[in-house]
Amino acid sequence: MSRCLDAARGAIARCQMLATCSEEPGRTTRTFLSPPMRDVHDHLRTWMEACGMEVRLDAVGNLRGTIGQGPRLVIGSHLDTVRDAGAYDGVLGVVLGLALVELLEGHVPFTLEVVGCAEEEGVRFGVPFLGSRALVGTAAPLLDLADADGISVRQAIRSYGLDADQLEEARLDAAGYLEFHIEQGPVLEHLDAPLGVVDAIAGQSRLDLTFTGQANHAGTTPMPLRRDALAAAAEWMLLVEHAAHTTSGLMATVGQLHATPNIRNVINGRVVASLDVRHAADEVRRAAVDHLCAGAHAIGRRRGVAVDIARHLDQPAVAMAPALTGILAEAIAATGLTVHHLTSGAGHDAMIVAPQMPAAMLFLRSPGGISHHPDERVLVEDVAAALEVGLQFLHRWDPRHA
Ligand code: HGY
Ligand code: MN
Ligand code: MN
Repeated sequence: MSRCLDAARGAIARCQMLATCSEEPGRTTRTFLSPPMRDVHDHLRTWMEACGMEVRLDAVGNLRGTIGQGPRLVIGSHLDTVRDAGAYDGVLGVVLGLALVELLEGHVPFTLEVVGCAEEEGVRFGVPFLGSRALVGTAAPLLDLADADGISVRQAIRSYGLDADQLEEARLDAAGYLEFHIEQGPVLEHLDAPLGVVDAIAGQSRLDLTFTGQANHAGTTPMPLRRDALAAAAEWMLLVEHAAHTTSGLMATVGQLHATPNIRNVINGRVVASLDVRHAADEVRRAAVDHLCAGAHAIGRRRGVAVDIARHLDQPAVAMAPALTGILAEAIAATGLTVHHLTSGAGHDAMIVAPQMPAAMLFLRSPGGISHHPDERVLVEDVAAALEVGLQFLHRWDPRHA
């Protein structure tokens, strides 16, 4: 265990160092192929090549480190972050894949590929999983999406020195996929458990709702005559919250709100509100989305505010591969820990690759249950346990029974 404890300390130090590769001084923000991603790629390439891995960037900027021969197991996660992020969401999974290669000292009985996906959060282009979708050949429809500056995915790829026309070569041909990830919630901490096996990942819907009323003078426009887009959106947001509170297992969030003109003495004429809906059962999630869209239209009709809805993502819930989650459970038990199973409310790259290859996830406890926040943490002993389990998993994984 002491080798794993040393490796865990090193992994945490690497995550903390990579967290300084940011678009914003003093905060961790790293979006798709932004300049600091180049620094992350350089650091990881150096560490990977130092332990004998061959390293390349694929057509969307996924970092791909490979070692060994024969059937391929991928250990991956993402290298991008949300704004003002913590140091572990995504990056930890890549750094732990590298740490396992280092612990194996190059003795890998199959091909082990460590993948750092270029984009999973969806911050820059509004649609998530761009990196892992390239791995399974479904990224092409995203190439013409534009960011807030009007730059397309294709242009961002070209500016990074890569070629979107080579998208096909990014496709992954592997017998299995394993992702280490922080839980990002309170369950493992509540169980006082360092690790958990993910059985399934909840589905998610991402939409934008545009409320269009009439901007007008805040002092001269009588209340009954107003078509206040922000008041309409605010009433709808309470409907969103009520639906989630009254539907078991449903998460619904309005994370972004852009009001125009957003001036204190002007009634807002236009508001764009995001909607993020999650549930383990797709039919419950989709019914909730339809209910909230109908509610927005009803509020709009009553207030004389037009409502337009853009649906950006309908990502079904995905079960992890029982064969691999079984090996993970055996590996955890072999280290003397209690095996806990849980569903992930957060989306992960594993859900994108799972339809094409057996996929599994190992969660690490999130102290305080906090994530997507600078206070995101891990415990060194939990990281050491994850590495111990990872070694046990690699020892047990048989590509013939993937
Ligand atoms: O938002 C999520 O589900 C994850 O953090 N990408
Ligand atoms: Mn995240
Ligand atoms: Mn993540």
